[in-house]
Amino acid sequence: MILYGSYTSPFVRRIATTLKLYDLEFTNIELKTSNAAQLSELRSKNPLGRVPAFETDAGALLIDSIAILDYLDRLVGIKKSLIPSDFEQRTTVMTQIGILNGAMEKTVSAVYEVEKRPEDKIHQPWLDQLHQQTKDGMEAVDNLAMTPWINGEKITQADVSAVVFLDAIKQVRPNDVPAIECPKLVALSMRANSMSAFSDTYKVRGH
Ligand SMILES: N[C@@H](CCC(=O)N[C@@H](CS)C(=O)NCC(=O)O)C(=O)O
Repeated sequence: MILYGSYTSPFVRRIATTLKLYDLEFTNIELKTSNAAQLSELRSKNPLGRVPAFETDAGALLIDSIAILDYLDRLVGIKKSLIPSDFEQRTTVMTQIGILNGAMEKTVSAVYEVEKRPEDKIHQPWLDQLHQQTKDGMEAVDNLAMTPWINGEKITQADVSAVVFLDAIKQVRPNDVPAIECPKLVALSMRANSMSAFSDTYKVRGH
């Protein structure tokens, strides 16, 4: 299996961390969208030119982290899957993942608003809203989080997503926007990053 994309992308890192938690062998090829040659290669894997892209051992190509996670969950089976099969538990975890995805996507949009637009074209009210939506999403999940994991005794995909997203948001969130108050997720990130599946995939943006 091949995972395309750098671990600086939280959507790539959630896949890498999940692969490691599942003890699945894979190769990571760091195709960066900011590099023209690498972007061209990435487009041959994903017509959108976006990471993560994922190649199965059978040569099938999957894009979008949620679809890749679905593939990996089916590969390892319901006993090992980080998204529970129990009807109610699954709904709970999917709700949490939905909020976390949204919170992360809003920060990605905020970064692009600043990095991709000429300075005089940045729309500050939209940028403020994006930062607020990330804050609201992360705090909503923090409010319902249990310990040691978000849903209690067992790690789920909500934990993987919360940790890799919080770690990524912390790296890019400006100091002059309202701080995210999520003490439980901060503690969760510290605990999780002592596990190799998380620490091996931690990467600082720009490196
Ligand atoms: N919904 C997608 C989001 C992926 C995404 O936003 N990837 C970013 C990097 S963090 C990217 O490749 N951006 C380049 C682009 O969209 O052109 C997923 O879950 O995989």
